[in-house]
Amino acid sequence: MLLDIRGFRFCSPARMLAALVFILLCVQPGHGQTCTEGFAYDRRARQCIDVDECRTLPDACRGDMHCVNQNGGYLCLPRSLYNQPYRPDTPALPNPVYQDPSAGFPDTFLPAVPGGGGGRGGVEPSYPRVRSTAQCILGYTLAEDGTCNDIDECETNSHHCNPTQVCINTSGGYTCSCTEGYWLIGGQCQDIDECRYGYCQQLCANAPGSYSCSCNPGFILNPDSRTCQDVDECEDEPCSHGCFNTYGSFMCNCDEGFELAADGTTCIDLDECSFSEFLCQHRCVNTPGSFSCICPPGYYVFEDGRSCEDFNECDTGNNTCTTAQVCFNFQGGYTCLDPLQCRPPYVEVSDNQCMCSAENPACRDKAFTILYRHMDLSSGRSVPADIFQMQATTRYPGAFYIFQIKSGNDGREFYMRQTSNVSATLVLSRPIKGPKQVVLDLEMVTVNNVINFRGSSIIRLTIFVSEHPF
Ligand SMILES: [Ca+2]
Ligand SMILES: [Ca+2]
Ligand SMILES: [Ca+2]
Ligand SMILES: [Ca+2]
Repeated sequence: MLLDIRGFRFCSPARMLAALVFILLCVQPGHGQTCTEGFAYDRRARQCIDVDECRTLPDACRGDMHCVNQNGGYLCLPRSLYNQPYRPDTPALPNPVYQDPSAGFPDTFLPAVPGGGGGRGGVEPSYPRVRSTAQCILGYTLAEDGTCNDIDECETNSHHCNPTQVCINTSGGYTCSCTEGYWLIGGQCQDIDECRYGYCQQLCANAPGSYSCSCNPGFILNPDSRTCQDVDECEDEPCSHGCFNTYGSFMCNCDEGFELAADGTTCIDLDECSFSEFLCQHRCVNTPGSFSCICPPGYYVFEDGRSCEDFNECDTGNNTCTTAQVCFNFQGGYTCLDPLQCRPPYVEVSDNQCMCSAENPACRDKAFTILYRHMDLSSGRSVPADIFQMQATTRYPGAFYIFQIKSGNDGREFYMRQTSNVSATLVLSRPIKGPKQVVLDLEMVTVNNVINFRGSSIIRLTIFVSEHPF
């Protein structure tokens, strides 16, 4: 078996022993009285001295080999060469031959230098010089095919990166680097505080080796995970009515007649009726988004939407009066007047006047004529108010006239005010509340002292007082 000495480490300078040399190796200094292999302790000399294996080992070299003792070991040399003068550095020698250890030779090649326990320092053993057939520069290793391959220090864990670092293999070497999110400070990989460097547009949370951005309410994170963009909240229709998107928020508005609730999104109806009691002449009804005025029966809502206007049932024919009757309209209603019937001794002289003839003794002390008139009056009309006028139609020389309320004024709401010799006005002096009918007999007394005449005429005025002040 050929000895392949390539790869052995020689820990001291090996002297060239030509190619035949076979021998060993590192010196492991002995301690105390223990000597390394190949030496034995000599008590007298008190030191380790070389063992002559050629003499102590039977068949140290076999076959045609000749044993040559060496300091700390021995050589087996072909006998044919043994007689030749030993010339170091002579190249053309055959390869060394290794004696099969199974034939009694120690299995291990052992150091041949005496140990520190008093070995003979200075006596250098002869070592074979190892000539490497190929060599690689640092960081490469020789492959079987003889090429130099890069050593992956990271893979083989032969790097010196510290635990915070990451090993990156390079050709012929390696580098220690920090992972993303870390940078090298003082030989250590330290987290980058990205928030300090404005990585995020709005909100930033630093984390070891990383960071995360977030956005203020009303914004969403863009796909770049750093910038924020406004949310168009209106897309989700958050408002009851109108929605306006704004940068970072949104605004709701409401249709006319509504107002925004405290939540900023709900539209609630305005109660216009609560604004003013004068909004409607009669009654206000709130409706979603608006309001309406209503009027009592007998009225309709005027064009202005708030005033109440009397239905003229007599004009519109929307009445129940018979053809014999006369329809009389008043505020909030109407009435059907029956045909005039004069009570005897009165006789009818027109459709609204009865007369008691002077020639008829029964008419003595009675009013000469009774004229029937009707009028309407709004309830709550302000006072005083002139509401009716009467005037003498015929004049007698030397006569004068007295105007007075003969009956019907029980509540003292009216009085007569004479406006001239021949005329007077009926005045409403107190508020009057309807609905009701007041029948007043307004008397005009004619006095003529020249002919010693005294007579009277009556206007029987029926006043329809409305329920409402309109
Ligand atoms: Ca970080
Ligand atoms: Ca928005
Ligand atoms: Ca409303
Ligand atoms: Ca009416």
